[in-house]
Amino acid sequence: PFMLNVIDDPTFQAGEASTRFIDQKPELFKFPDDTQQEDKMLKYIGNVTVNGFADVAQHSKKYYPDVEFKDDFKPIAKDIVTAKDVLDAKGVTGLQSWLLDQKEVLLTDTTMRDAHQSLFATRMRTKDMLAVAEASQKALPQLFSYEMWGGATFDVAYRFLNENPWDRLKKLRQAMPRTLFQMLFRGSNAVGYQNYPDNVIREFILESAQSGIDVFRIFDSLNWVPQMEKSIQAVKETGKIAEGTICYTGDIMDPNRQKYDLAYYKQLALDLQSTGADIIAIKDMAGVLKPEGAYELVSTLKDALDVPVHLHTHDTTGNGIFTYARAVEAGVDVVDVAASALSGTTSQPSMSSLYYALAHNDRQPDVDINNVETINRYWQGVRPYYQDFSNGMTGPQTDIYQTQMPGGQYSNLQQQAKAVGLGDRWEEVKDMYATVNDMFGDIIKVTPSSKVVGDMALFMMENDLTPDDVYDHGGKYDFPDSVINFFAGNIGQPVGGFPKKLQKIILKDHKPLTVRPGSLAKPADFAATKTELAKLVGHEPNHQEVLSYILYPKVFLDYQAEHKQYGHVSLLDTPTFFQGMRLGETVNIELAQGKTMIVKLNQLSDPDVDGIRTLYFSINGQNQEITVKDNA
Ligand code: 3PY
Ligand code: ZN
Repeated sequence: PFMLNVIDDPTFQAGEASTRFIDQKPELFKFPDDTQQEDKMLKYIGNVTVNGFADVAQHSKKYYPDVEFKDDFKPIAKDIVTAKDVLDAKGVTGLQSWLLDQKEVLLTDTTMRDAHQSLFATRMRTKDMLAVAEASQKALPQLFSYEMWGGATFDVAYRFLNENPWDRLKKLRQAMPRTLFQMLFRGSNAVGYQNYPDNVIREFILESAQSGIDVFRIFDSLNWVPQMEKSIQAVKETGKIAEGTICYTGDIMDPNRQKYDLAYYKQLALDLQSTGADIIAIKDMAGVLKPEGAYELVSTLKDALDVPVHLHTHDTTGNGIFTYARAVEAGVDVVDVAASALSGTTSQPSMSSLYYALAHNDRQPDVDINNVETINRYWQGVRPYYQDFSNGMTGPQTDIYQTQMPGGQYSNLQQQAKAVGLGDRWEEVKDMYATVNDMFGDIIKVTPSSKVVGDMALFMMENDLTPDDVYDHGGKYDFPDSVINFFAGNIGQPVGGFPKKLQKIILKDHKPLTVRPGSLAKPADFAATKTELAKLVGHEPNHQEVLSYILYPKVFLDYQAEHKQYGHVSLLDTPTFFQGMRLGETVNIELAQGKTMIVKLNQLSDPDVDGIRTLYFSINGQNQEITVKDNA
């Protein structure tokens, strides 16, 4: 509704406004911005209530028990030195020695990144992280790090959550100043799915470091060291930690699968160390590293390397804890775990399970298990909010040893399959995924190479193609862009090279690259891009916005448009954000400290002839209606 400004009010002008004036006429103290903000918020709520959330069929809003969690943790004890304290005081070498000196195995908590990426298609909202951030630092100061940024969280925040990922980083940093923050970085693909110019990679890393990232886990989706080198160098400029990563695939213990054998991984780790990696990560993105393989691999790396070793797995097969236990025996320095409520299956193994599995072992992690359980109760309360995005896996899935699908891809590819009408043929999609991997020459599969395999699998199924169809009549098909890009060498060179025959079929007359794509890419012109973006968004963008726009032009502009339309929807509670409101329900939205918008949905009309529905709300007691087009 149209708002009078308080100074236009006759009582106020007559100088008769008492201290009770604000209570009698609260509406006069609203600024036009607030009204706009409220209108936008209602539009958002109205639209989700009527039409559901993107890719989720509209359904009535579910009821959730209260989150049983209270932050009554004491401040970190005086004698505790956190890993972040060590890095800040003693630098990278100080941290390396500190790590190597620890008797107990250290832990990285992945709940805020890989766990939700792998369990519910990366849809976790910043609000749900922030609510437990400060408490987590107080409860578990002995953890090595929190992986809470990067990977798919960057684009998903913009694309689906209407959130600015940089804002997430900033707020979490404020809440957890003594905790190492870790991100997943895709080497020359940054947090995207394609190659970016070297200066973009460097700027992105500098900006992330400045904004609060301490540990950069840098990998390349084909394990090609030249694709990681620029990133490692950039991290070294910042004084932060460069984790050079080997992506694990195959089975080093299987004599019949020796494309990626122990010697291969050892050499790769040594190459990364000499490129400047401060820690070596073993990234078992699909969870196919078996316990004895882990023992062999970690022992070999611990012998060969001077730097600490950090192991990452997914619990898809149910064997994650056993794999970690063997790695711990072999001397691994840090392993990745998630809060129990967000662990297991495609996610990481559970923190508390590992704690108990290592009872009476002198490398048992040093954490307060009661605090672990308390924090876990928070996550237990939050997880059901995301049920609509869950991948439906309810138990261990050992066929992953064959399909080798990364945990982080599983739920995303499932969503992609649904979107093209293949949702009920998921088992076939998985088989096709393995078939495509064979056709491609058994490549490392992790973002973005895993997406290439997934895209090709969906393409072949949608077009009802067998491998022979592709080999015999491939010339007549327009393959997905990602597949063409891969065979063109645009994301680098796979181990052992491309299968030549298939490459020719896919590329037709196009000549593939054989050198590092970044060596040919034109550097980004940040100043020119800033000017261009300023025109598009109508404000002077900061460096973070310029970087986001370079990485994801369309996604970023769409986000800007949505943000203009709907405002600060990140303030909504999660059930309302995804499911809207029920009739008669009241929702409180804290717009700013001490400023709450109390929204009640009183009535919802049936669609009129044009499909328009009217929602009757009251906002802080005042009636307000909005209309929304029903897309059903
Ligand atoms: C990502 O790159 O997002 C991954 O999680 C790869 O495992
Ligand atoms: Zn992972």
